[in-house]
Amino acid sequence: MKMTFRWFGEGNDTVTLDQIRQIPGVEGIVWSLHDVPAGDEWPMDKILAIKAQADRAGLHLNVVESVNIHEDIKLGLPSRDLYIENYKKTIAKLAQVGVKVICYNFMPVFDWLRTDLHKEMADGSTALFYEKSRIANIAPLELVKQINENSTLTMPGWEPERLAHLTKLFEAYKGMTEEQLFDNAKYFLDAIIPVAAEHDIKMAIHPDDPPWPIFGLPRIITSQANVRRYLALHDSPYNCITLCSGSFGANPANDIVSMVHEFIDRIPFTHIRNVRVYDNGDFIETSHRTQDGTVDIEGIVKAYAEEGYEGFCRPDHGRHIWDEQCRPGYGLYDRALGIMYLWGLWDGYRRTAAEAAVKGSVIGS
Ligand code: DNO
Ligand code: MN
Repeated sequence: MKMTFRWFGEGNDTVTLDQIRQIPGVEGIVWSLHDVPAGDEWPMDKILAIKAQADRAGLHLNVVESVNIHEDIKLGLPSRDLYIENYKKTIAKLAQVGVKVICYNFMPVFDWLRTDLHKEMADGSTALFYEKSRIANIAPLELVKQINENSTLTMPGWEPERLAHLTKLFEAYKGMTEEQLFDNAKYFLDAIIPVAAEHDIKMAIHPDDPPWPIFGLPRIITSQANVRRYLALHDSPYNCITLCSGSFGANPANDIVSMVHEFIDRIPFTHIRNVRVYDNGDFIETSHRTQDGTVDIEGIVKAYAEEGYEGFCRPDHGRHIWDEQCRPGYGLYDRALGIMYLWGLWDGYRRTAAEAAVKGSVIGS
C-alpha cells in the first residue's frame, strides 16, 4: 500500500507540502488543477508548475483527483465528443509527468454533498454531517445558500458561478434514468479507456457520495452490484474504481470488505475513512478509528493486507480538531492521525499475513 495525501495547491490549501512530507510514509500528493473548468484541456504549463513544487518537496504526482467530466458527457449530448477529445489530450499530458491513476466521478450536477460542514461533536471537534430529512425537504439552491453562509469555502460542484446554471442543468437531467446514465458512461469509457491504456494510466471512478439519488438526479456508483456492472461496461484492467470506504459506508448495506476482495485487481486507489450512520439515515464523518464510526476500517485494512495490496491509498476527510482553520474535511491534523491508524493496522496485519505464509510453507514442505 502506497500512502498519499490530497493537496489542493498553493493558495488553495491551508496545508503545505512541507507539512505533508513530514507525515510518516507519505510519498505523493493527490492533486488536480482546481481552476480549470470541467471539459477543458489541461494546460501543460500549469501541470509542470505543480510538478516543480512536488519535486522540491520530494513528493510524487502519481494520482490525480479529479479530472472532472463535463456535464454534456453525463447527459449524452452531441457536444460530448469535443469534451471527450479534450479529456484524451489531458490524459496524454498527465502521462508525461508520471501520472498512473486518474480518479473521477460520474455524479450528475453535484460532487459529494453534506448539509453541515461544521457539525459539533461531543468532544468539541467539528465534522461534515449529512441530515437525510433536510435534503428531502429543501430545494438545492436554498440548501447551498444556507451551507455557504457558514463557510468561506464551498463544496465541490457548488461554486457560485456554477450555481447560476443550476436551474438549466436540472431541466436537462429531467427524466434521466439510471439506465441512460449507464449508457452515457459506457460511451465515455469506450472512448477513453483505450487512450488511458496506451498511456498506462488507470481510470478509477469514485463512488457517488452519498450513494443514493439526490434531488431526483440518478446516481449509479452506489453498490457492489453496480460497481460490477460499471467495470463490465468496458472490460479492461484500465477501467477501475477508487474504493472510498466512507462514501460506500454511508449505506450500511454495502459490504466493503467483500468489495475489496472482489475488486482487488481493479482498485489502483483507495480512500479510507469512517462515518457513523444513525438509524434515521443521517451520518457524520468521524475519526478513522473503527470504534468511532460504523464502517469496519479494521476489516477493510485487513482485507487489503491479506490481498497484498500495492495500490495507492489516502485518508479521506477528517474532523476539524485542535482549532485548525482549514478547508472543510481537509485539515492536516485529523487526516495525519488517520494515516497513523491505517499504518498501525496495516503493519500488524501484514506481519500476521507474512507469518501465516511462512507457517503455511513449512507445513506444506
Ligand atoms: C469524497 C471525496 C470526493 C472525491 C470526488 C472524486 O469522498 O473523496 O471529494 O474526491 O468525488 O471525484
Ligand atoms: Mn472519497
